[in-house]
Amino acid sequence: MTSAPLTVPARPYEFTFDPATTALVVIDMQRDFMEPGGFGESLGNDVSQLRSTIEPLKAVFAAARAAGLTVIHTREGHLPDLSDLPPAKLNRGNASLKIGDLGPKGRILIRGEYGQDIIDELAPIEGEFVVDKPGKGAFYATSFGDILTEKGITSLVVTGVTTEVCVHTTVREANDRGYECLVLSDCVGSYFPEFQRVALEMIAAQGGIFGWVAPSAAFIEALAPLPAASAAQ
Ligand code: C5J
Repeated sequence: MTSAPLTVPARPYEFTFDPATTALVVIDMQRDFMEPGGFGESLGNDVSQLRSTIEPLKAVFAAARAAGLTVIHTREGHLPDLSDLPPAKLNRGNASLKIGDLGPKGRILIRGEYGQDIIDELAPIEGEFVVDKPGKGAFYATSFGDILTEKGITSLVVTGVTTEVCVHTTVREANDRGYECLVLSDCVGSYFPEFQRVALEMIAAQGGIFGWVAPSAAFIEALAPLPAASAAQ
């Protein structure tokens, strides 16, 4: 089933999508990255840098759910026995707490732990997909690609954290597989303001080499256009 295509003013040019074949993808909005005491902080990051994404994401959730979009959340994390954790990832980063160590919110980045789960503000609701992934990209060693195929998805609206790591990896993986990706600039976050800016520029550069970039308000307005009277005010 298809519906009428919608357009979003975006960089480098308008993004056109059909809500019936578009998924909202929410990357790794987990306590381990967003809150003190988790993986992100153990690597020396200021986790407060990511909090600005929460309010715009809530509004995007409301619009996407009202429009009936497929919603897919991802969580980075590993099996409790660490059998899916390459030594290279375990040993990288000089972290104060390594993956699998016990932190204040449970074992760091381990599936099923409190800290590895999605923050309360953006909890998935019934009918939405939650994909656990051992890597940075959503496709590697997951059911993500199968879900997209089963649901007939061709376009992704990508949000989450962090912009230059898991968001970028996922967008690049998706782009190589033929998906059209729109990244919502205020719904993706980085611990590093300069990485945020450059990572977004890299997506839309060269005529949209990896995809499109737009603020969330433009996407929400495309999904639910304002009535003519109030739009004119
Ligand atoms: C990181 C992620 N930054 N979700 N993971 O290690 O971006």
